[in-house]
Amino acid sequence: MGAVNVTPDSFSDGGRFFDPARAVAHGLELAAQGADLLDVGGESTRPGAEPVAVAEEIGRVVPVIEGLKAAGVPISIDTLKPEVARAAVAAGATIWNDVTSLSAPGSLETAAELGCGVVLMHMQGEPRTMQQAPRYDDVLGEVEAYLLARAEAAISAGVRRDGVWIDPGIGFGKTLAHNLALLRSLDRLAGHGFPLVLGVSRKSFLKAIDAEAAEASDRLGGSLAAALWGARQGAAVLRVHDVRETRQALATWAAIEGEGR
Ligand code: 8Y4
Repeated sequence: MGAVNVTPDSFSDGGRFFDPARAVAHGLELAAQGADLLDVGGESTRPGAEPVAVAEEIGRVVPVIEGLKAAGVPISIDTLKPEVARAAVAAGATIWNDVTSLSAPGSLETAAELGCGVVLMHMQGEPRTMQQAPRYDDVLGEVEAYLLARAEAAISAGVRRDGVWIDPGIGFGKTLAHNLALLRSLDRLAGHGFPLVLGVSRKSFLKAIDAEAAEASDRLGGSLAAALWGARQGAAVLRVHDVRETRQALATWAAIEGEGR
């Protein structure tokens, strides 16, 4: 899953404009690098990011989804809002990636009605404050119970069981120790019959391991190590920024392991 951001470029224009053509070009490039799925998001979930109104978010993502149909790969819409998911599916998205696991009013019903697949992700708290004081008694048990409960809620609402994917939400309301505990036991989360999605690419927890990796662009090595680990533990989908490098790492690992295992 290649991540396609459609948020304004705060560096070049102070955060006022975004460029659909640039986002489309980026997504097509990720598809050419071997992405099987493109994840289009119009609202940042980073701590401190400004919320985006429904109409604004639709205006960002719909032209990009339309442009990405040429890539010929499935498209997921990364949104918390059922109205945005509806517009995105009408434009061609087939999967709803929701970091709040369809918890907004009307989301479960909308997902069932749209007939799309869903990615249900765990998050403690809300993006603005989630990294202030994450706390768990048993991070693996709590994340697992939450994801299975949301999966059953989605299925009860009418989402197809075979369209439900789950994701531990690395970095979403978690300390380094929490993230590492989840990664260490990822095979358990992968064993529930729902494809496991994992997003570790360039995330801040990698900076907690390598203090020199202050910028997201400094975190490719850590991203690849964590992605390989995740794939080995049974992750079915890796959400990444660096598609070519991730494909190369996976292919190398597979070549060393050889056939028949
Ligand atoms: C640098 C680069 C700093 C990236 C932070 C980030 C996930 C997700 C995100 C995930 C699913 C991100 C939308 C966070 N992460 N969806 N979305 N799983 N399903 N941060 O792990 O990339 S955005």
